Amino acid sequence: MPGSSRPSPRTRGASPCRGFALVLTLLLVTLLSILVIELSFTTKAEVRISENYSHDLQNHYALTAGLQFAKVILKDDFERNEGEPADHLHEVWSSAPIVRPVGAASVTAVMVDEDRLLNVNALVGPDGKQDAVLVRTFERLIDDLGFDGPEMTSRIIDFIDADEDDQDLKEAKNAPLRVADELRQVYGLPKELLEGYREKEEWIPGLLEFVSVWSPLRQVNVNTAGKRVLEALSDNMTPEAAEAILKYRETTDPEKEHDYQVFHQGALTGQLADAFMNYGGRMSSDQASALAAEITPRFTTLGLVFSVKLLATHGTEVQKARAVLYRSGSSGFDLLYWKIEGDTFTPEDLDEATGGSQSTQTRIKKKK
Ligand SMILES: [Ca+2]
Ligand SMILES: [Ca+2]
Repeated sequence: MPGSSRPSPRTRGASPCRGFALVLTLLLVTLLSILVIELSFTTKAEVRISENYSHDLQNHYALTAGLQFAKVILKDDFERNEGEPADHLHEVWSSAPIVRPVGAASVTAVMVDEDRLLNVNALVGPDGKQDAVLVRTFERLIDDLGFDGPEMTSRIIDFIDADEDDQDLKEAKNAPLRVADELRQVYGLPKELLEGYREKEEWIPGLLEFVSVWSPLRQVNVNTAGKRVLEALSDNMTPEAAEAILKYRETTDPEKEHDYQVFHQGALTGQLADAFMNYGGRMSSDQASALAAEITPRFTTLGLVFSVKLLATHGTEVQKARAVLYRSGSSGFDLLYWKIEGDTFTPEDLDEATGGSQSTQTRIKKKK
């Protein structure tokens, strides 16, 4: 019946528009929630980015401050050297990593004198002439590392010397190296020779551990040089003779109870003869004196060039840098090299910086 029709209960009192409005409201609320969450996320990310930036910046300044700390320590050592001219492994600059807070960051510095290493650039003089004694030293060292000493040394010389009569013309630099890592570009030098390798249970270190490009000297520092470098200096330097130098340095001085024995320039030949006699196994007094006289010109007792490794940390942000300083005495320092290595960081880096010693570096390399 017409007129008796009534709106159904479902639609009574509500237009279809109201349902649509509800849906629209829900949609708007959802959109707004997404916007708020997004905004909050962006804000947090921006806060985080700006925090990271601030940490990076603090680390950057900490590295620069670390370099200044290193200079202060080396300058102080230079002043002490005036009374007792020697640079050795029991001095402040060398004995431990130096850790300093810089604002909210902290910086760790590890220092090594480059004079304990063999200068690869000195193989060839500016006049193009080879240094026969140093060439032989490199040959012995490379032989000792298990490779063909004369062959590998001649490849290095070809790479460095100005003449272009090279085994691989295109690749040779024909100029001194700026960093030891450039040895990687020398044609025909195996990676194992440069970086080391494992032979049965023994880790044979790589050539890069023993060479420098910085020191202007042809001598090595007898107070800091390692065993393989010492052994390479002469055909007569037996493992026992090299060991004798290390033992001498690690024995306390009878005249100064708490100090270690240190080689000094003026007394060097006599001290070396003493070392070979006392700690060199069965060397006769004549043999010890002869070897000491032969080897003295190969040594200095001072460090001129220092390599500084720096590690700055702020929270989880880390930055590394390397500096090489030439300590020119009263006039201060020349900065020969400075590189900030960014934030590529492994736990081993921290180990290396806080362990600091040659043995720690060797341990890290062994893991490779
Ligand atoms: Ca010193
Ligand atoms: Ca050449």
